[in-house]
Amino acid sequence: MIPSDAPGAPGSRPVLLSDYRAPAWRIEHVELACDLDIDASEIRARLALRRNGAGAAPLRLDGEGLALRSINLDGRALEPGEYMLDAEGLTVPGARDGSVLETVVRVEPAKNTALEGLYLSGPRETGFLLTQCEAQGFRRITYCLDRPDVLARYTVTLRADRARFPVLLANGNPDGAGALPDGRHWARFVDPHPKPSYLFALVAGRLEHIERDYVTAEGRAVKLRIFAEADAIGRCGYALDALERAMRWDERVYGRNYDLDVFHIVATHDFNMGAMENKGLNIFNAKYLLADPDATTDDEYRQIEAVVAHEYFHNWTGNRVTCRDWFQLSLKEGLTVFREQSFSADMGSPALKRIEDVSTLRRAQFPEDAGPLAHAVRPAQYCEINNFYTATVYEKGAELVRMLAGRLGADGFRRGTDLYFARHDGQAVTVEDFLKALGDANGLDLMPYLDWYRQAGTPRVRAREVYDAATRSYALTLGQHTPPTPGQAQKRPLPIPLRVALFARDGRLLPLRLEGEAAAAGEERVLELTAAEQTFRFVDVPEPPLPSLLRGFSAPVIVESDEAPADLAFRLRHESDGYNRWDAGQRLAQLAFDAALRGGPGTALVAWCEALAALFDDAALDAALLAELLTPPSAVELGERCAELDPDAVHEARETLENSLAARLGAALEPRYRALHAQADGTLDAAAQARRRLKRRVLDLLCRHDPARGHASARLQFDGAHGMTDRLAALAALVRSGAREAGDALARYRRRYDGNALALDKWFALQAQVPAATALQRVQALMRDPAFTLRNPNRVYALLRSYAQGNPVGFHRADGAAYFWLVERLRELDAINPSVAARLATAFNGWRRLEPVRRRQAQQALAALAADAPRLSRDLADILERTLA
Ligand code: 0A1
Ligand code: ZN
Repeated sequence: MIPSDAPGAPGSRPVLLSDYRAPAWRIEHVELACDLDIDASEIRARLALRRNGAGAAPLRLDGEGLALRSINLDGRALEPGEYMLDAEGLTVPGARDGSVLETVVRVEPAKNTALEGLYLSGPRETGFLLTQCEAQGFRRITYCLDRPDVLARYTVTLRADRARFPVLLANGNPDGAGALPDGRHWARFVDPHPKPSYLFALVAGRLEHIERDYVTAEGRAVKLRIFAEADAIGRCGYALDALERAMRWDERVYGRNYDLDVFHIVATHDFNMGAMENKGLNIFNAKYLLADPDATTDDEYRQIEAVVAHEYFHNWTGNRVTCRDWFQLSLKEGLTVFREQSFSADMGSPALKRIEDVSTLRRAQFPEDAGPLAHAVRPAQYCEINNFYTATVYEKGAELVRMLAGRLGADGFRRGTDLYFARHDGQAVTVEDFLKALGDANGLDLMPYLDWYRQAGTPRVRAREVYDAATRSYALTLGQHTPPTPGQAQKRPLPIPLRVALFARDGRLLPLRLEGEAAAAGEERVLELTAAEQTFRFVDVPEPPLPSLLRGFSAPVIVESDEAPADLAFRLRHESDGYNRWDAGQRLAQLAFDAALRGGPGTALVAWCEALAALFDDAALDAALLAELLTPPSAVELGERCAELDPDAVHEARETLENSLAARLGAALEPRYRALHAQADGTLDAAAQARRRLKRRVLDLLCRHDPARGHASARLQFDGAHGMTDRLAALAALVRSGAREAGDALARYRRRYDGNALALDKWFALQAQVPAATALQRVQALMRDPAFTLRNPNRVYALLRSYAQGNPVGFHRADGAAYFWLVERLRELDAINPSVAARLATAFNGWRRLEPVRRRQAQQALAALAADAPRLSRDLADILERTLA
């Protein structure tokens, strides 16, 4: 494959949403015949073309890195002057409405290290071939109209050596297979549902499968199959169960049924992202599919269930109704993440799921929204679309759908999605179409919410309160403000739904009656903030209440309040909303952190520790929720609070919180640990998972409070663990607390899991995240481990991203050594896999807020790399350019 990306970005022209034009041509039918082999594959494409509208534009097809072997128009071979080839495609002026264009191209899968288009997973002797087409990979397979608003029917015939490639798969329903001369064979697939090219997929190789019969609510019989290599097939059962749960849930909650005779999933270790929703042929990063009790943690089990569901849900939100253009990416991703979040909440604990999701948003999306790469959920322009598979498009996008769902209520939202599917099935649509369908189904105008999709940055909401004892009224004044982001200096007020309640001082909720209302309506309600500032006046309020704002995190905003430590502690003890209880604890911990950073008095710290000590003894509290309450915000989140960031100081201040909590819980830790450990088993039920989660946290605190006992317990837990959750937790406790036993435990883990890629990734990641001044040396040594390679995205993320993004103290060295080191790795990686390099480069996101010494170092390192932009991929150059702008 020729270099994986168009050269050099600086100055390369951005694609603008405002430039969108409907395609001049359509493709009715794509017929592909693929002769597959590792080094060279030949792709024959037969495109049935139609003019779209009355224009006279010549036919222009996308194509990158393709070696054109032949080209025929309407049965006649074209002469060189009858078509024009360039680095980005092919122009065929002679094409007419109704023409049939046939091309034959050659591609080289084994040389494709970018993992987009057709590539090889695994060693050339044993590996298998597969494709990744989203967003623009299909043009690396054949000449085509590679844009999501061109939907075509596909018939795909695969041919290959039977012994080397016994399994041949493509989208749609199987439509025959058979033998060919010379030990080759063929298989044909017909996909009856028109689809955009980004949903195309094929797979060929030595794969085993497991299967299950499924009958949809509408009565369609479906074969569910999961394919994996022989050493992995035994680890696919959990994913198959999860798939069935997701299918039933989508039938029940959204009325959506599956629509083909087969649903195939394939696992690969070589994948840039989590998974891909290709029609009827999902392809999964093995990390999000393979599970076994010995090597998979509880968190990973939940992630697998979530990703299996996510890809399945795309069948309706993304595939049946797709995006008009890539600016609308969140139309499918935000909605599908929201659907997955609701599903996971239903499968487990809704409160915990909400805490996890908000925590992810704050850790990953808030910093993105506050930094140089900030962009709207629906951006207005991009240079490289690969760089927009972001936390903003996914996670903030899901929050926007959640707001809409909250506004409409469960029944109204279902009416809305029913209309959306009915109206737009088989179409490529926009965010406006989505809002219109939701609104029309409920007689509402939801267009004001479009500003949420267009405006970047996290809104700040400030609350001021006045209680008037004489009139027994309570006025809550809410103001909103969104800080400027790159290219968007001015922000407009947004419609912000704030779910609120008012606590009386005895912990009860007060009935809520707004001025002008005849009677109180419930103890919780949604206030719609639509202007820059608004006052809501509650009446019949018997005492000065304690407000509980943004319950359930009802909008993706930051609430700025001056709530006193004592009031936060009160809410941490008494909140009835699981998310808000956790949030009160996080706020209190933030205040404690602020004070520790200034070396000031520890009122908040004392309040935090005291409240947690009381909760620690509360037998009624769910163990998993307690584990979350006992965890202060991450160093990354706390760092966001600093105008000028010194990661060492942040770490020290956070350590003060951890150590103070450990000291306060003191003697209570060990008995609690023992009690939890005595119940240890390997089962996956919610109670057992919750106990393990709390035990991990208690063990960490015990290692701080009493290292000798903590380390002894961790060592025993490591040796006798029933599963990976306990084993990894014990190993992490030993390593992070610098135990004498850590080296030996790491070596034993390394030997035990030699050859198990996913287990080794955890070993790399754990070590990369140990906060220490010597982290860089450790990472460099780990890069010399024979199992390390820059060619495998999971391995790169496990070691390099865990270090650069998950170890602020280790990465942000004052001497800048890690910055210059990372820049060299980015150069190497960019030549192999641009999209992975670009993702890793986002580790520099916060560089401008660093204290001056580090800031200068980071800038120099980045500038040195940016100076080479003409030799870098568009992916990496785009990130660099925006990061430095
Ligand atoms: N649509 C997928 C994400 C995805 C995007 C790009 C990929 O290759 C470069 C792969 C997967 C999802 O949301 O699951
Ligand atoms: Zn998705």
